Amino acid sequence: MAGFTEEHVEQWRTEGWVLIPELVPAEAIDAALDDMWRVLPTPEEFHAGEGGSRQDAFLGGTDQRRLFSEHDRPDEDGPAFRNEQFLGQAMFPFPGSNRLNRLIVHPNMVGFAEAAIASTDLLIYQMSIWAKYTGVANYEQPHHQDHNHSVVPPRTEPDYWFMEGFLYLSDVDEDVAPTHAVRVSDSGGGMEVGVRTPEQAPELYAAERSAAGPRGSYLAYRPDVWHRGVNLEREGGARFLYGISFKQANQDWVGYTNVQPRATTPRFVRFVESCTPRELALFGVPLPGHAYWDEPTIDAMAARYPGLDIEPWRAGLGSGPTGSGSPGCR
Ligand SMILES: O=C(O)CCC(=O)C(=O)O
Repeated sequence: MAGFTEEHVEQWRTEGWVLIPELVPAEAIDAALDDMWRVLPTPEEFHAGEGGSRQDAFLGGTDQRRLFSEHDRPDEDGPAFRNEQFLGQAMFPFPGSNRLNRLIVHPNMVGFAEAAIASTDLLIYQMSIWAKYTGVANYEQPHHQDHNHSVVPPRTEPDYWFMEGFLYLSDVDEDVAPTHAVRVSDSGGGMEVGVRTPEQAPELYAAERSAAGPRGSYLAYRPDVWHRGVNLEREGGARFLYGISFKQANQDWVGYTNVQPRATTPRFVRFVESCTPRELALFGVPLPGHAYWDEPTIDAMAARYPGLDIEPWRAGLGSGPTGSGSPGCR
C-alpha cells in the first residue's frame, strides 16, 4: 500500500470518490512533462499564441466541435456543456521518452485501484490527457453523473464497481478548475440520466467539494458520483489531467479508449517492451501460462516486440496461469 491509506480506500467505497494527494510522486510527473509538451502547448506557449501545430491541433476543426453539438448551448451563461470544453484531448501512447506512457501503470495508482475494487484482475480502459487553458471556453458545467463509460446503465453494487480517475499532471489549485464532486452520502446515491442545473438541484451545488490538489494527485470516482467541471479563472492558466480508469476484466460493457488502433506504432512497441507481464495484463495481454500461449505465438510476440523480456512467457508454457490474476481469465 504505497502512497495511499485504508482511509482512501474506504472513502472511495463509501462516499464514491476520493482525492489521494501525491499518489504519484511529483518527480515522476515532472520527469514525464517533456513528453507532454511534444503534443500539447505549455501554458506560456498557448497564451502567447506560440504553440504552432500543437496549438492548432488543440483548437481542432469544426468537425471535432460538432461531435459534441448535442450539448452546445453557447448562448447561456451558467453551467452548461459547451463544445470547446472538450478540445485538447491527447491519446496514449505518447511520443518521447516513454515516461508519460509509464505513468499509466504507476504501481501506486494500480495498487490503489486493486485495493479499492478488491480485485487484481483489472484492465485500464481509459488513457487520454485532457488539457484546458484559461479563456478557451467557459468550462463551467452542470452537475451530472458519467453514463458515457458504459453501454448499459451502471450498477452501483460492489460486484459491478469500476473506477474513473484523473491523475493530475499539473498543480490543480482552486483557480485552475479542480473538479467539484458530491459525496454519495450527501447526494443519496443511485444513478439518474441527465444534468442538474443550480435551479433544479441547489442541494448538489451546496454539497459539492473541490478536488484541488498538487500534481501527482489522483482523483478516483465512481459513475454514481455527481460532479462537474468548473471554469479556469487564473490569467494565463492551464490544467492537465490524465484520464486513467480501471475496470474489472469481465466488464465488457465498460470502455472509453481503445489502444488497438495504435498497437503497431513504434511508441506502443516501446511501451510494451518496457512492461512486465502484470503491467501488460492491464491492457489485456494474457499472462504467462495462459492457454493462448504456444511456442509459435510466443515467437511471434518476441518478433513483434523485440525488446520485451519474453522469458516469463516461455517459462510459463504449459504451466497454467501465473501471477495473481484470475486463473484462466487472461
Ligand atoms: O474536467 C473536469 O473537471 C470534469 C469534467 C467532467 O466531469 C465531464 O466533462 O464529464
